[in-house]
Amino acid sequence: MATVKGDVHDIGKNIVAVVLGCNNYKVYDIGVMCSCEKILEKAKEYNVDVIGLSGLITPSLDEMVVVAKEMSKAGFKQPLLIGGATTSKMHTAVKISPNFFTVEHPVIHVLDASRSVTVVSSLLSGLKEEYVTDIQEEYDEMREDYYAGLEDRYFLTFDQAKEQKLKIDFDATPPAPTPKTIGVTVAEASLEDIVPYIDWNPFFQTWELRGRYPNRGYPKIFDDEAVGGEAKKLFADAQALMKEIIANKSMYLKGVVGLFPANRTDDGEDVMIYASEEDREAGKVLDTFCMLRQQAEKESDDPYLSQSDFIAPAGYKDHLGMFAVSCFGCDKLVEKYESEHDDYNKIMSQALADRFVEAFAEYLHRVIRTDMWGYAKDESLTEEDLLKIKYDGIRPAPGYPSQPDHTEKTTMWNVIKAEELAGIELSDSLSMMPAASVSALVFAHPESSYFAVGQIGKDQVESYAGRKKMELPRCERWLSPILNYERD
Ligand code: B12
Repeated sequence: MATVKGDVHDIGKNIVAVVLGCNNYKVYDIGVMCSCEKILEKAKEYNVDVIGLSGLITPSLDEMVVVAKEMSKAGFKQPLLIGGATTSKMHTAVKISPNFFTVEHPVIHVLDASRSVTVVSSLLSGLKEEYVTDIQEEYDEMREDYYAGLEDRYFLTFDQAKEQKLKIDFDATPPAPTPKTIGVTVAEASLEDIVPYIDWNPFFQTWELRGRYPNRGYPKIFDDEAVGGEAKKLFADAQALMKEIIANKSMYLKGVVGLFPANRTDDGEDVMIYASEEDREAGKVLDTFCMLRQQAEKESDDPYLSQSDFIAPAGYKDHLGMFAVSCFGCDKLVEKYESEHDDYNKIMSQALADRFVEAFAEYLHRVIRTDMWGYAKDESLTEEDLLKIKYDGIRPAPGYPSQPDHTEKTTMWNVIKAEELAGIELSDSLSMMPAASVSALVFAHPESSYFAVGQIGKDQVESYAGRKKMELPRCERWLSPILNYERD
């Protein structure tokens, strides 16, 4: 099992390895950022029965197609399992399986660790052919439906979508006041500072513990008849390890914040930032963040959104914020637990590092709103309110549905120097390293909102590639999960 090239996440894969291990399968986990060559070389060396690929971010989807094609070329006969948060049955059926699937060596998407045992045992049993033929039929149908669906869906042209953008009245609701701190600032916080901001819900999801209504979610999950006891034990273990980590300072938080004068471009599609107010007046642009606009037809009169709609045009003193934050130290702890063959604490450390960094992002966003930018000085929300997003403004992450293009992180890194100032690196596929990292743009306008760009047409992709000064095929590769057409 391997996390593919350019991707650093392995918590999900680790859980799968443990679950399969408990069911007497020998698992060779060859780690993260594994090139196709390495995966195939190790598969041969260990003479494996099944190969499993994992990935968290969308660029990994393309890499999985590459591995499937290479396996086919090189005559590999093992079934290929696909897993990880960014993967889906649909992507596996439409994009990966045509490159490899036969009854002898199928490609199967595995939703979570608990299903991995059934899948592997079926593949290695005498019932394989029957099992695989069913999946093959299901995937063939899904592929047909997908392509038929594409023909049925209607998309506005990019020009039509631009005409129907969100038109905020920046005179009636002006941009937030000028931030107290303009430019780049290194941000730190202690683990104690951020503990109250931890959202424990994803923690239980990581461990596949789900309470039944009305006991879904933290803390109600403790009352659940089926999983309540286990949830309590897990939570107590997490608290104990967290105390130890805090006392030993074995993990720490660091990040970078940038706050800049900003206006959207004349065509309304991108956002220019400036190093200072003087530079804005002189028209000296520091960098440009490119945005994507919705094009899939809506049944309502709702506008066709782009994040650039939330920033005022030239003539207004608007600003754009951004940050990148990481939790450092987890890798060392993971190494320690690996050497002690302690899978439970290894996964627990990774799950905690993820909680810490998300809580740090929540905490820092509040510091930005109430102090560094200061547009919500009087905000008096509880931590619970924050998790329900009751504040003004948003912090969409590059890669999330309102800006699915991961390459925008490169622009952010150029501007805020996240690697030089905080040691947060970017991989070839633009995964952030360490794995427990979050980055985001910060919009202050009360009318800004989270949305999903969805699929987009070639007319927009051509315009976007031009604006980004990126060759069209390269741009299409990065945007491949959201293209409403087949690339050449
Ligand atoms: C929690 C979370 C995070 C956490 C932790 C991530 C982690 N450790 O997995 C943090 C805060 C660090 C994070 C960061 C980011 N995230 Co995030 N995150 C999530 C979230 C909400 C849950 C993922 C998760 O942890 N699930 C629990 C784990 C245990 O499950 P899992 O990894 O999926 O693994 C299970 C199965 O997939 C399967 N499996 C996994 N591997 C394998 C392998 C094999 C062989 C098999 C059989 C099965 C299998 O079994 C596992 C156990 O059940 C998802 C959305 C979602 N609901 O999925 C977004 C999501 C994964 N994140 C996303 C993004 C974009 C990011 C960021 C780039 C955002 C940003 N700019 O900051 C960063 C990237 C971090 C980096 N280092 O580069 C996107 C990824 C897709 C995309 N658009 O690229 C998602 C899908 C959100 C979205 N809807 O867009 N994220």
